[in-house]
Amino acid sequence: PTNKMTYGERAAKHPNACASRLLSLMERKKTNLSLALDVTTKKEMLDIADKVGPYLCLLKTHIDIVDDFDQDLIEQLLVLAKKHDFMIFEDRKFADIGNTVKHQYGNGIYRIASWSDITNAHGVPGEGIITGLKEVGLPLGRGLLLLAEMSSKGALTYGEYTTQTIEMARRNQDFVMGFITQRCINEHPDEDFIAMTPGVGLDVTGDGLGQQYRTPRQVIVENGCDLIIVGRGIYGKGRDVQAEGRRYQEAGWSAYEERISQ
Ligand code: BMP
Repeated sequence: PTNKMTYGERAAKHPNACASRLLSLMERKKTNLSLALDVTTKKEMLDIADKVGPYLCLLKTHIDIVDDFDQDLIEQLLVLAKKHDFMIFEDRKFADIGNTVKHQYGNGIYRIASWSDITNAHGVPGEGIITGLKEVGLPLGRGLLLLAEMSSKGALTYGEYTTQTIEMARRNQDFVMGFITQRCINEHPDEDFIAMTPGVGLDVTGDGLGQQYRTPRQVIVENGCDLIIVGRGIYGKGRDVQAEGRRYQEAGWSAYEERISQ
């Protein structure tokens, strides 16, 4: 199964180009850390991305929370992505019909498809959401994640909903490269969806607004996920972002080494 293989072995045989690019980056840079950079100014965003960049494989953005967003922010993020060798994931969580999401992905002031390697979507509208996003993203070599399970308390992403979301992904493996999930989803021997997991923290168990945290070891070793997504654990109040970036990179990577050596 995939959780006994190295990221590099998976990269070499992965049919999805975007997934293969990410897995080989992870292997080469020795990191399975994604930074969830939820800050609201351009200056903070660029400053933290530059400081934590050396420890990341993937920078996760919520571009619509930046008060002073402009095109220059995108250009500078792309410069940092090149400088530090990381990819970008705009956590847009599309949730509308195919025709609408196509425009939300390709048009508007954000033009997400033009700069974000990866984005994500809920399965709730049915498979048309994937078809619409794929029309825009596949020709650009982009990848999509589906939200199979959420980290927050009381999330409705379970049971038949999650099962059907996974089936949608299985029918669209040219574009769907993985899941936002709390556990590894791969079942068939030839199946290799990348499992990315938010709700990761080493110091606290929640945030008072429904978020629930588990440790990198719980996520990577016990639940077989591939990437840890960490936000406030790294840039929260009073934290040394560089030191925390290194700490989470090391925790994520040693958990992965433990898993593949078992
Ligand atoms: P933090 O580590 O600061 O709690 O941030 C978690 C990040 O992951 C946020 O950007 C949030 O939008 C995202 N996220 C999540 O927390 N749970 C999910 O199920 C899906 C998410 O995208």
